[in-house]
Amino acid sequence: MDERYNFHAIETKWQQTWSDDNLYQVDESDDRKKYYCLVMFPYPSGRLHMGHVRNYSIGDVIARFRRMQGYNVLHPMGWDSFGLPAENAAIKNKIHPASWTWDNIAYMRTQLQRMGLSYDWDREVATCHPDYYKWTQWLFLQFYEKGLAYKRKAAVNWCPSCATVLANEQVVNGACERCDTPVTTTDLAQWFLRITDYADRLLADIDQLTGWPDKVKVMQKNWIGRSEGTEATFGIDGTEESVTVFTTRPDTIFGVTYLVLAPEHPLVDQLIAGTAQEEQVRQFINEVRAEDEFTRTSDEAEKRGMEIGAYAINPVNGKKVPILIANYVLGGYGTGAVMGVPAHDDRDFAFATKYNLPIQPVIKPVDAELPEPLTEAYIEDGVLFNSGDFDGLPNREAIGKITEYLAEKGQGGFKVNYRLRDWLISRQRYWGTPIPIVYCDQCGTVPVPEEQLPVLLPEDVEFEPNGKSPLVTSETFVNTTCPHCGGPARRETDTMDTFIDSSWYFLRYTDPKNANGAFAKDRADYWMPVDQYVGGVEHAILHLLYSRFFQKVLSDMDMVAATEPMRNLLTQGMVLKDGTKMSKSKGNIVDPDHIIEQYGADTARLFVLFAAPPERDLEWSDAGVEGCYRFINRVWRLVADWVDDAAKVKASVDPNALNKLDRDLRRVAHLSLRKVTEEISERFGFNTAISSIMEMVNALYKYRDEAGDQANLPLVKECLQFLSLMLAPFVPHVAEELWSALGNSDSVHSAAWPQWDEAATKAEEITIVVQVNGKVRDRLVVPAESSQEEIRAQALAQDRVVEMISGKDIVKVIVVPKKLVNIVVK
Ligand code: ANZ
Ligand code: ZN
Repeated sequence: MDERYNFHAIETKWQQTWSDDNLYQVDESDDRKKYYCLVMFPYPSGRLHMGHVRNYSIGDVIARFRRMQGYNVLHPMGWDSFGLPAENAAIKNKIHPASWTWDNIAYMRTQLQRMGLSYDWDREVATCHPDYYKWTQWLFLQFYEKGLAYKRKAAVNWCPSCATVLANEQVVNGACERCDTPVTTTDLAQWFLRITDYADRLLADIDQLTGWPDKVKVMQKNWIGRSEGTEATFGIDGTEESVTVFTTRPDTIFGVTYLVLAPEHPLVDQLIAGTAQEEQVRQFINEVRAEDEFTRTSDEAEKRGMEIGAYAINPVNGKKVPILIANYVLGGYGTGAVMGVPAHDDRDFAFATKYNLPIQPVIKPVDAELPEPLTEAYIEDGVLFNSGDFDGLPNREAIGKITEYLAEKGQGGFKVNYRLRDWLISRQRYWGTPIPIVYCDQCGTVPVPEEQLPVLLPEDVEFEPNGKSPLVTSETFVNTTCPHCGGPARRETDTMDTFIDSSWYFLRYTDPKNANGAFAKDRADYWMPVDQYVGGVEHAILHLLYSRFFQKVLSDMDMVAATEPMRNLLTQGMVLKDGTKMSKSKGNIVDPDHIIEQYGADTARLFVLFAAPPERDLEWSDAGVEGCYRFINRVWRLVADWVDDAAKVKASVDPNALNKLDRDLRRVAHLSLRKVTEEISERFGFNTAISSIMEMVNALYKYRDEAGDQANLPLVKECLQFLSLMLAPFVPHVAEELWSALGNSDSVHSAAWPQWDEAATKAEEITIVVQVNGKVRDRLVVPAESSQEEIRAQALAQDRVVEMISGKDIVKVIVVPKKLVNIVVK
């Protein structure tokens, strides 16, 4: 074995060997229990960043550990490779998105390989490859056939100056990223997936996700946002029309003094047509539509509204109230219409005060009167008054009673609403999966038949922003024949949201080369669900929700059995430098390539695993990296010193043939093994596991110095083997080199995780005599390592001693190490 730790040589050598031996390749014809360890696949932006290094090091520890524990481990990798940056690069550098993307993939693949990650590269997928997106298209068509994909008009961001649609990422502070013109919205017919059909199941099944962080489950729940309430239908004065509102407070319905429609509400147009204020109202609507929803509904934002000159009739008392439109009512939630009850809602109170609308209280405290006039909304519970037959009812009871009453009259009833909206998947972009739909004048909307898939992305496309979605500029793409009647037809020119690509990649990994289907059921069922998913918390809502949605739809289609895709989820923290997130704009990026070049992949991995527990943010530290490098060198020298002797013997230790020094070392080794095993398997405590290995290395050095020539070689060998095995998940190259130097011919990564000997972990005990005034009064059994203070304290606490010395003064306590305690009293 080399005296010097030459990481370059070792890392290249073992990476080559592992790949030649197909060490990480797996299939389903295996008797061992399966374990699917998944890390979030990267967007091929160009280079790996430290966040990737951290994410993938964590995933790799778990995969390697489970493999050594005897599982059949699937650990795949691929590329989330459609998306906007490729298109921006195309515009900026005049390079085709495809070549930009494939170049990046090629480079980043070598980066991942240099990190020594145990992927089964045979299963690599790239979502921008036709072999992949063919099945994304096929899945879209399955959704379409089930009525889960539909098209309707919806607002998009629009830059009036570039005359082009903008993705949300292209809107910076409400302005166009390219020309800084304020962004407005425009209506466009777009495709949606009906995720709202699954809202209740997506919510209910969160309870099954026992291996997910609570904070992620809460975020998912809030995103779905289930709300139980009441619908109430108000007639519109002088017309046959009516407006239905959604409210969680039907008990306040006698206090309605106005009605508010969202500016997007379908009735608005009709109600304002030809009125005196039509122009003014339209102007207002345009202003509001330029605001984003977040601003419209935030507590701080100004609530703005306007009467439209129409009146509604309250279904419970026939009262006529004005109808307004206002920015804070959203078209997409509930019914897009609300009843205004300023007496009992803070927002309504402020709004009514601002616009001089009447305030009518209808609930009061049980044993007090409300101030008159009200100075703020009364939002507490109470009893109804001014509420006709419902007067005197506690308001909670009135909620049900009034809802029943509305239902009997046919003017409303109980209703559950979700905040979750249907998923808008149309993108007016080039670099995405084409939506496999054709429009024919004769036949209408026609799905592309399966045998014509994939609908390939054309190459002859204009990228410069010119007001058109890029695919429109390809004549050869747009003009096609109708699959139904053979007549001339046009292709859909929108592409799919890239979140669709990543909603099923974990299924494709189970059967990545399948040319006849998205994946075979038996393969997917063998591997699914994912046993451990590791990734950034920024994907805690959308990506995970969409993946859960896809899994449920596909399981309803009987394509896969599992109804939830991921059993356990680990969300790792960020990598910080000087307290802030590493980013190009802050110029505080540490390039993984440099670290690997300077210290090797094992040091880079060890640092990101050791510097913080995985869920926490990690502060970059050059000194920390140095420290990890020194530790690996320290391990190296230790093994190098011993390896010739150790290679000659077997690691079969006879516990009865050990002296005190040997037993102490063996205890540390087995305790360390127990600790490392428990830390990894029970709590992802990689940092504490590594500290424990470090302590063991210290103990080995101490033993080497103290035992000298007398060192027990079988024991040394056992310890060095443990050391290599325990290091294997963290620093796979150096562990492999040490393992091989110790005379093992198989890979350390296919070796079995060792089992500690519980007996060896027990502390040695000694018996201490306890004297009081020189006479033996008691005996103490204590661990051999106990300090003088511990022995003294324990002696003084013995029942017999306490009895003997009670009421007396302790003059002094003499502790003779490992022998006796003498307590002198007066
Ligand atoms: C009258 C009322 C009186 C309300 C009262 C509250 C308190 P969640 O829990 O979020 O479902 N609302 C309904 N649809 C809306 C929309 N499209 N845009 C903005 N606000 C909307 O809240 C439901 C409540 O939010 C509803 O109950 C409605 O205001 C408002 F003392 O109706 B309430
Ligand atoms: Zn046709």
